[in-house]
Amino acid sequence: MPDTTIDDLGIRKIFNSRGEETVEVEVFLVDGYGRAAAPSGASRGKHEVVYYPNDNVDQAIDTFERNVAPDLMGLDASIQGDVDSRLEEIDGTGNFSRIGGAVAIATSMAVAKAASNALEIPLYQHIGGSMARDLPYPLGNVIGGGKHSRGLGPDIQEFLVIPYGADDIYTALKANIEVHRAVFKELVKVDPSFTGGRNDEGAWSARVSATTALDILSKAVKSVSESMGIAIGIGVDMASSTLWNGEKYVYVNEGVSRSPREQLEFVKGLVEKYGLVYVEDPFHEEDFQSFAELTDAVGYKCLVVGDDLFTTNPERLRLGIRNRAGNAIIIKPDQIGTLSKAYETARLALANGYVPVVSHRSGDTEYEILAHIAVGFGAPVIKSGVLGGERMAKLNELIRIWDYMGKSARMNRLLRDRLGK
Ligand code: 2PG
Ligand code: MG
Repeated sequence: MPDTTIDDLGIRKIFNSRGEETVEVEVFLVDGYGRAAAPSGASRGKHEVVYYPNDNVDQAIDTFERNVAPDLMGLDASIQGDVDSRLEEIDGTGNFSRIGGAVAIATSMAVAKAASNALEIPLYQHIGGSMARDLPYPLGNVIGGGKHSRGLGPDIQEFLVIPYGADDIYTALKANIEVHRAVFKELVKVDPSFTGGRNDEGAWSARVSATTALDILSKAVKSVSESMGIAIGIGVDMASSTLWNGEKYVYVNEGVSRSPREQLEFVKGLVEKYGLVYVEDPFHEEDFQSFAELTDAVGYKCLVVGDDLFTTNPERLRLGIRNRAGNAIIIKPDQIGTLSKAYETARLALANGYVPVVSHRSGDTEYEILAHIAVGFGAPVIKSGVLGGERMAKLNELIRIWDYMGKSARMNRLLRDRLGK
């Protein structure tokens, strides 16, 4: 039996896909090795764990070297729950404001990788055990706006595609890429001066209105769906906390403000007009009530997804379940700081009929681990862009996992069943 005792740990500063500093942690076991780095968001939820103590990455590194690493040595890396609980104990604040959530998640993921390396089992299997059976549908950002486009593009942050009718992961990924290409051709028709610029997540960064973006995306999806012969859905991430000023949702580009009631009607109208199958953060991060009303109105034909609302926090998801707010949840492990807590939230979601969507951040790393997390958690959807090196790292890894599973591995049916196609 390999020895999975933690023997040593290291940390360094590296850069994420946006060129911001982030932390990378290395874990050395007696018989194994793992390394991971923390991604980082631009539109961060208020209830996420604290990323760095006092916003200071150097302080986080110092704390890791003095307090975290020595305390983790000797633990068994194969028991992820023990390591993650110890991280919480060492921190002692409940929100990682002492050791930093970025350090916590990088450590947690590096430990999982080290254990899977030592045990010589695939990472998705080490993370999920018998849960790791199916492959998730890729949800990709095609046109970008909101905070991700300096407020110059559409007010809605992300226009997304999901090929939920594809029978295998390769076809699914190809469909998203084809849609991304087709959208470019349409954008150039609408704005001949469009340079082909892409944002942090590889989505087209065009100066079009939200409705033009949706018209173009619908058209592109229709043609790819017909030529490939599979059902493809579209959706949006409204990142509404960034539109909310405490009283109204302010759409700068469109030149309108909407009250919570008007916002509800607006979103309902978009779901109906464009047949959206996915709406993320349609309301600000405290408005469980409006989430519940929208979920009630659109039923099961559309995923109503809480990102900033839940921040991968099991307690906040419990609140949502009690209020019937939403029917899907974004799972960003870095929002909560450990793999074990993220897993707990994903399991709680599945047990209560919520679809967990395992997600990247806009500032991501070149690591591929998110693919293993999505498969391991049994998530029906992975949100990780369409193009770009750090996005492709995860998407291509899904193809490898499919291969390792023996290409008979199924796509996760939950979504297709839910959407009734
Ligand atoms: C989101 C994400 C990822 P960020 O809002 O869902 O697309 O953006 O990482 O900036 O929070
Ligand atoms: Mg979001």
